Amino acid sequence: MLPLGWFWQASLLPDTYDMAAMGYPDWGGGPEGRHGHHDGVPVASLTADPDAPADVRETFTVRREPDGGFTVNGTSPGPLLEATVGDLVEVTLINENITEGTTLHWHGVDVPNAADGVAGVTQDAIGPGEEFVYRFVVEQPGTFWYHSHQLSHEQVRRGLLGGLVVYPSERDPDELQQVAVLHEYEAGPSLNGAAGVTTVDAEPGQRVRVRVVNTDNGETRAWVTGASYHVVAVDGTDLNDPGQVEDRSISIPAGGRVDLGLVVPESGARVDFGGTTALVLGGDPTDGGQASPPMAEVDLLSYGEPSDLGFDPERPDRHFDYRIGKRPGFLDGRPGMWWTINGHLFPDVPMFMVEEGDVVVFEIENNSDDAHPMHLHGHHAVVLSRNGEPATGSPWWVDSLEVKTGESFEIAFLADNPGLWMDHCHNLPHAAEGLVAHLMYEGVTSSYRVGGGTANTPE
Ligand SMILES: [Cu+2]
Repeated sequence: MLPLGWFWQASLLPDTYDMAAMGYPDWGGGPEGRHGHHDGVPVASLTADPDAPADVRETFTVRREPDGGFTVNGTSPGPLLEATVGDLVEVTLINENITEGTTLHWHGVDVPNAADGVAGVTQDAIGPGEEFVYRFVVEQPGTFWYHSHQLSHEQVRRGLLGGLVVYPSERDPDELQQVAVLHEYEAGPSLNGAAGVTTVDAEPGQRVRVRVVNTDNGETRAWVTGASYHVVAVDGTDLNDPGQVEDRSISIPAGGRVDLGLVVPESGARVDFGGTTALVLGGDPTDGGQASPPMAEVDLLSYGEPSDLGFDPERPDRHFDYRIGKRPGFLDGRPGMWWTINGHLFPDVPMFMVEEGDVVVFEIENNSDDAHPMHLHGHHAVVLSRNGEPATGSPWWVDSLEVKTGESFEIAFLADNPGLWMDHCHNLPHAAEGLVAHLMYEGVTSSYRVGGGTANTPE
């Protein structure tokens, strides 16, 4: 038995540290390369083609307001960023006055690593008066969002976020696009910044795609009154042959998105979000009454029809466990009950090591008495099974997956985006409490450091 003081001492984070050198390499049963060497490809070099011209160019000025909230170009949510698939998006971030620094992360967009916006991992936090240019090609149409990844548990909660929609190259001119960014501010829950019911003009027969973004720390749900609907996309990926839904709600994990497709009936349609905000399309079929949530839920494990995944997850090159637990210990010298990953406390957690081209399977298991919305950066993973029950519906591609306590998920993806990628809980206070690991490509070397004078504090 080691003395308590040893555990305390051993838990102290150094003043600054290289995230890629923390913890221990986990090779997932695949070939072991050289971890932590210094002659590889630096994270900072993993960018979009620097000579390619931008198709969409925006400047986002971020500011801390006198009330402590954060805005982007003067509002929260910030401006909706819109692009068409294949566009090179260039966003200049200007930090007007945020003393602690800031960044922008493009949640769900599989950007080149150096544009991922994680302070201390893929860039340095941008200080007050400084600016940073993000450049990435949007290769996937869908609903996404952007948010700070510097002191994210603080900056995101207080509004440093906005919606991001990538349209397909052939847009349906007859479909109304309605983004619904959900966020709970100090004053309460909001939809695109407004409390309560938001009414949108829509004629009967109008087809609508409601693009719901959950920017909060907990799961929410949406349901439709007055019309049937289809869950047409999850986390930016269209579902295959999604069936008609009636009297069922759909859950949206923290950080997650769903697109709902519906046709406005004569008497209008109403979409409720968690029972606090709602979107009325045309008339309100509830006549302004409280729309009670249906008892049943859409289960994405069996919703829609199977189709080709584009890769074979049957014989993975790497198989990792991501077992989440909780136990007493010290985190950076602080005693408490802390999250564990495979039994280890941050930063002594696995570094999941892959090679480009690997088929990767993760077994996520949660026995921590709390739910965790797990978010892998830079990739979309497909759900293979839940609690041992195989997925039978449409391919269910996720970047934000709700894993409740007692649940296990098997997910798979193709390692096709080299870099150093966060794989963490998007209940952001949980991330700040150490529920953070990373996926690292063999041959990639880190370019940044966390802590100390660099002011990089990604969580
Ligand atoms: Cu969590």
